Amino acid sequence: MRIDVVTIFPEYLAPLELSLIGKARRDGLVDLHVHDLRTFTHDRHRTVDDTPVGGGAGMVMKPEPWAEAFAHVLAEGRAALGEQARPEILFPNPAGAPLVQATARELSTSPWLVFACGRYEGIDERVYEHLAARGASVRLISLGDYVLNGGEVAVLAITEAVVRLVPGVLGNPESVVEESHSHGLLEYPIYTKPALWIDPDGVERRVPEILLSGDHGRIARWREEQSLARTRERRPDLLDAGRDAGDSGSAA
Ligand code: 6GU
Repeated sequence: MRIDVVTIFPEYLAPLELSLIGKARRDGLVDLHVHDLRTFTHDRHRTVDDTPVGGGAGMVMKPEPWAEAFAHVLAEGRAALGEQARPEILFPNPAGAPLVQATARELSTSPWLVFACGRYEGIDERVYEHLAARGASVRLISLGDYVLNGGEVAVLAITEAVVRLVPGVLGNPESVVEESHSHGLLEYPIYTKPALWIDPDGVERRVPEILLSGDHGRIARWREEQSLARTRERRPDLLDAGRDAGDSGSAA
């Protein structure tokens, strides 16, 4: 999978060198390219923003550097992937569709993702119109109902959610099958050894007896009950959503 990120803060994406994603890159499973939007300006101050037309607070990202950036990224990507390649263009945006596990799963099957990180009050609307007119596949994705200063942190989150689902990235593919949200429920409680732990307050804390029973059928049923109880307690919205929306509604 190829991933391009366009941002005015390339350093913000440095964590993508680390851990699981860093390893996926070194293993050749992910080909990641970070581009500085200011490369595509031509004035002395490398200006990427200006005041909103019609008035209002804050600054708006200018269309010209974005159009140049997309032209460059698309040409570079096509040179690498073939002239027929078409990316998913993703704008992290609090007004976008919420990122859910089904989104991550879908994006993990794409050969090419391009993230465009807005800052300030947002990007001039004509950039979206321009891409749509070109027939590009464009989507806005939100991490949730709160406001971040820009898309960079969202790119870190979305990339991690997506890349770990790319075949070969995780050591144990079964951990993807078992985890929270993969079945639309929260994960059941998990334990490791020792079976009896005396906590720092001197309290004896035991692993639930059933997990030591060796009865895999009973263990599976207990875990299912725990998942359901937890979901009812912490995220009742997932149970309601699951009834009519299936997978996409139940994985948050
Ligand atoms: Cl994707 N971007 C920004 N700027 N703020 C957000 C967000 C994204 N998701 C939640 N808040």
